Amino acid sequence: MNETELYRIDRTVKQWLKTSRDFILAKMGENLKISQKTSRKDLVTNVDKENEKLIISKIRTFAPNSQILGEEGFGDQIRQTKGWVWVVDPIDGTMNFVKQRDHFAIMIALYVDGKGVLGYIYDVVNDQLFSGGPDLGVFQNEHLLPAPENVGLRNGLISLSGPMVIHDRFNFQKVAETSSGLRIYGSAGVEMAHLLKGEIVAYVSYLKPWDFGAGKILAESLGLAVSTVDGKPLDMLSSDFVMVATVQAQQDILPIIGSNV
Ligand code: 2AM
Ligand code: CA
Ligand code: CA
Ligand code: CA
Repeated sequence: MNETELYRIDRTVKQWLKTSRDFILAKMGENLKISQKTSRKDLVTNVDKENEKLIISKIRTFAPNSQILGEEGFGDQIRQTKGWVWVVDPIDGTMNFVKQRDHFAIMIALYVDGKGVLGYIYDVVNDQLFSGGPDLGVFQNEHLLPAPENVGLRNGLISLSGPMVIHDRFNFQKVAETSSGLRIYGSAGVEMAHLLKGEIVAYVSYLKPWDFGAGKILAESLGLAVSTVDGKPLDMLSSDFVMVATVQAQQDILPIIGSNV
C-alpha cells in the first residue's frame, strides 16, 4: 500500500472515531441498558452494540471487500486473514464505562494479509488518540511518539489484569514484586497506551483478538515486544495470555515465570 493510500485511510478512520466519540459521549448521560455476557464481571451495554454497528457500517461503505472482526458479533465469522481485515472493539473497558464513565477506549485495527498496517486506541473521555503503524509512526493526537526507553523490570511499573493477580497466574505476583510497582487500570487499550508513552514497562492479560489487535500494531511500531506470555508469536484469530513489554522487561519476566506456563 502506498503512502497516499495510507494517509487517506488514516484520515477516514480518524473521522469515524470522532463520530463514535460524540455518539458515546451523548449516550453517556442516558440510562444504559446493561447485560451480562459470561459473568457479572463481563458486561455489555446498548452503547457497545450501537457503536460497533456504527463503525462497521462505516467500514462496509468505505471498504466493502473487507472482513470485519467485531467483539459484539456484528461483523463476520473470520477463518483466514487474507486481504483486508478490520478488528473492532467498540468500547474497551466496558466495566469502567459502566462504573466510572471514564478510562475506556474505542479500538480499531487494520491488517492486510495478516500484517498490521494501522492501529487506533482512542481514550474517549480524555480525548487522547493513539494512532499509526509501522509506516506512519505512532502519534498521540498530533504528537509523534518516540520509542520508549528499554527499561527493565526492576526499574519500571508493570500492569496486569485483575484475574492475573487474584489467581497468581504463572507466578505473576513474583513478577509484580520484582518490578517497581503494580498498576491495574481495567482496559487493555488504556494499559497499552501507558506502554506506548513509556509509563509502564510491561502489561500482561488474557486477551481476545479485539483486545490486542490495535495495541499490537502500535507497540511493535515503537519497538516493544508483543508475544504470548511464554514469548511465542500471537495468532491474530485466537485468544491467549498476551505480554506487551519493553525488550528488556520481557527478558526479565520470562525466567521468573519459567516453567509455570
Ligand atoms: P472489554 O471491556 O472490551 O470486554 C479488563 O476487563 C480488560 O480485559 C478490558 O480490556 C476488557 O475488554 C478485557 N476482557 C477480555 N475478556 C474479558 C472478560 N471475559 N471479562 C471482562 N473483561 C475482559
Ligand atoms: Ca467485553
Ligand atoms: Ca476489549
Ligand atoms: Ca469491548
